[in-house]
Amino acid sequence: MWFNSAQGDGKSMKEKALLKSHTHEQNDEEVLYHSDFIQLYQASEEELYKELCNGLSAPLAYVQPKYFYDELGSKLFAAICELPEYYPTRTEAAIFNTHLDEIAEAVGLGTVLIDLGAGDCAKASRLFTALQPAQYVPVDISVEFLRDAVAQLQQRFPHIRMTGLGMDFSTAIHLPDAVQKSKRLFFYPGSSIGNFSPDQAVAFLQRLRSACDDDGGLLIGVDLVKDHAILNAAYDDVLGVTASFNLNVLSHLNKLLQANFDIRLWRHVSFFNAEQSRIEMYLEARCSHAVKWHGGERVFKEGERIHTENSYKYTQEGFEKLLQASGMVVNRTWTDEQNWFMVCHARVQ
Ligand code: AVI
Repeated sequence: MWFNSAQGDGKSMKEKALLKSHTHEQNDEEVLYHSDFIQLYQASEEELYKELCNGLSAPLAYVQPKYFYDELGSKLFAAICELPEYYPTRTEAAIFNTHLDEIAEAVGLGTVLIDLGAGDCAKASRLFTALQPAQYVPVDISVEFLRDAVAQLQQRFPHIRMTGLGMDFSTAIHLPDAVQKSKRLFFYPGSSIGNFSPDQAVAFLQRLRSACDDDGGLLIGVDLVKDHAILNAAYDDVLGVTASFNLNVLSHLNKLLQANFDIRLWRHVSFFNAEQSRIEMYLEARCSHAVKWHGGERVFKEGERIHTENSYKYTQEGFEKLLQASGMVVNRTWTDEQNWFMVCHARVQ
């Protein structure tokens, strides 16, 4: 682990190698920054194999949702966000647009904006003018996903220090010294918190809380419980984009595991489970057949499923309780007129 191999100044060899030594130019009055990139620990191929094989061999087979996002999967997700049925993206964007000044007032200026799952950095960059962050820290699984977007942003906002981090933030959060410790504001939009179970969500939020000083906070997007027909349509659109997104995980597995999934033999299944307050997504075998992969094989019977995703939907009160259990307290919330989605600012307790 990168953190254990830290030496002396707390930076790992890898981190040192990737952190550019020259990070800003000081003119008479102004500081112009060059973006830094730090790649922290990445899972090895063996760990990846093990994780995937365990899931495929389990009595109720599963694949973790992070495997949706190969190159095509990321494009299909971007297409989902454009669908009329998939309300979360546009509803959240409208809440940010409408309440930007109030949001800036609630979180305060000059924060260290830590953007979890930043991707193209588009959502966070729309906040820059209002929030005037002191430092912007986009985080994604690999710095390679961030490089172009951050380089362009740095040109547009040369006065904001930008430090791109490559790490799997879903399992551990160890921020390097290059990220200022005070005034950290974690930014976690898109209701991605819904892809954790409530217990996992509490553990994740606790890790965020631990990574902050007492002046830290969280700005998060949360999808709310609503009419089941609206929820079901959002995860089973008429164009079949979500079905393609789900099925594409098999083609990703074929590449990662040298597997021989025949995608035509599988169908997309999704529904809202009201008892658990979550959308469940599966791939279901259309007929009995055998599948082989590097180091394993299995016969999937007709109707047998691979669980690919849960997407939990919260009530406002339910989510506030989750925050409290994590050592955070709600400062302010904003919703749309239909109460479909919530943006929440929480402070550490
Ligand atoms: C990324 N995440 C918040 C999406 C969701 O709504 O749970 C992923 C998704 N799965 C199907 N459609 C969108």
